[in-house]
Amino acid sequence: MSKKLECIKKGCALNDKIFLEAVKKIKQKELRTEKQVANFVDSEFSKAGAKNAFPTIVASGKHAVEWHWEPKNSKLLNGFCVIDFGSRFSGYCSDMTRTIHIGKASKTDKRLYSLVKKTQEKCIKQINAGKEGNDIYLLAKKSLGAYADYFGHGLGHGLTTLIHANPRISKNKAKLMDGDIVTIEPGIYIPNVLGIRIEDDILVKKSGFAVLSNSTKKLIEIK
Ligand SMILES: [Mn+2]
Repeated sequence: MSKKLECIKKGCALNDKIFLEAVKKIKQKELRTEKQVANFVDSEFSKAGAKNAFPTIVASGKHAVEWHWEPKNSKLLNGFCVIDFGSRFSGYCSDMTRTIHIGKASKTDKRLYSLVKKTQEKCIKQINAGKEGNDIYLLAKKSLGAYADYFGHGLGHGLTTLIHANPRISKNKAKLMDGDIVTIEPGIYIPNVLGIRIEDDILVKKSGFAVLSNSTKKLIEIK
């Protein structure tokens, strides 16, 4: 196993463990603000001997519309809450996003969440060495249908010692190569209303792929 794969696998396993614990603490009202959730994630990284791959994002309610929201000291707002974080071992970056719901999700909330989830799962299945990233990006746009215009960033990027490495899975035509580790992270962002993003790290193989992050994608409602 390459050093890169070994480190990013370890990072993904740590992210999964931290996400589970963070959700538990949010449910128990031990973590009540965006900043508290982010601080918890960051302190778990250091406990495990890891660093941050990038500043942890915890964006609740309408804050979730901003892709790189800086967590605030205010109480978690009702609505979707995007938690985007990644641990870094020996310099190699992992990157995961889960979106939970503070309060009860409406029918529309559930429909939009499921659209992002299905889009993400569909796109992951397309991963294969030799595949053009752009084809997968276009599939995401198509899958989001009427909401395609509410998805404004790239679908994914490579992970190395850089957090946003090549290959970019977006508008350019770069091909995926055996051994690349990439993210797949579609989203829907409706200004002043909501933001949803789901992101996993995936190893590109000669034939197929392996998903390295394993946290549940079932919608979690914090009631
Ligand atoms: Mn990412």
